[in-house]
Amino acid sequence: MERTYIMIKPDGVQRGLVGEIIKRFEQKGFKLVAMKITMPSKEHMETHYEDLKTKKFFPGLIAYMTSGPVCAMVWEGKGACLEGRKMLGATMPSDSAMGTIRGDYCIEVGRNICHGSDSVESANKEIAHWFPEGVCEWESCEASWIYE
Ligand code: 3AN
Repeated sequence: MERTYIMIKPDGVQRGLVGEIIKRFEQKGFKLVAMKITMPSKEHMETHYEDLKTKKFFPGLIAYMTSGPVCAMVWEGKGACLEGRKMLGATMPSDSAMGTIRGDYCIEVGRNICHGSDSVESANKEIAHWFPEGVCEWESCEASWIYE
């Protein structure tokens, strides 16, 4: 089953949106297989965003992302990466539809609440980076009511 890395950024944690975001993923039918609150180091965050290191906003992004705890999670389910991105909304909150997390809860791209893996390949890399200890393997008692 596909897995995605979802991270609630420091603004989302400070604003008390952790429960709301978890609720949306649970209600959609995805399964939580790993979660922790952590204060990432600058180096750890720079590695996470290494594809963006040439961008002008990179230093500001790293400063924001290391300004407080993040909630790191792994969610599992059919099409988890693409569906997770749809649930988050577009990178620019102004382009995000109402009903998405960014569309409903934020205004600025530099404070856009959450991160989600953009592909299965990125998810595998990000999950290994944030959860080197592995994830919790468990059977969902509801699976037969979610998948045909
Ligand atoms: P996404 O998070 O939607 O995958 P990316 O990977 O292009 O988008 O950007 C990663 C993060 O960098 C965004 N979530 C946002 O916090 C920040 N970011 C992206 N574009 C900008 C920008 N033009 N100005 C400031 N921050 C940006």
